[in-house]
Amino acid sequence: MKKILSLFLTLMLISSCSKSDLDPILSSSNTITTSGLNFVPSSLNCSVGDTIFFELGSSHNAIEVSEDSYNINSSSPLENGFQFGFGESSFFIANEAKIHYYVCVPHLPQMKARIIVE
Ligand SMILES: [Cu+2]
Repeated sequence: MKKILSLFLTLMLISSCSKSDLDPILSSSNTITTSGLNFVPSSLNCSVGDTIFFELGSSHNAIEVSEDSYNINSSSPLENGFQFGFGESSFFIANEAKIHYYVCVPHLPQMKARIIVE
């Protein structure tokens, strides 16, 4: 009886793990690049768990800001937001359903974009 119970618990554990693990088919990677004075794409839609890569041109950075800062073209960094330096290639994982607003500091007010995580 003990064996059956532990087998059952093991199976439960395995099935719950495979459910909570990121499904490689459902999670995907997304890349944001720069072109002229624009982030491409300017609005990225992705899913929770996705990896977001930044490949920035040498004259551009990407600083996450609040929605309010975004709307008034302020480059004041968001606390605990992402910050990628000039010409940096890096990434972050979108682990929360929210909208990330970010700007290129020297190219405001033109150069700003959003990442919509659903
Ligand atoms: Cu720029």
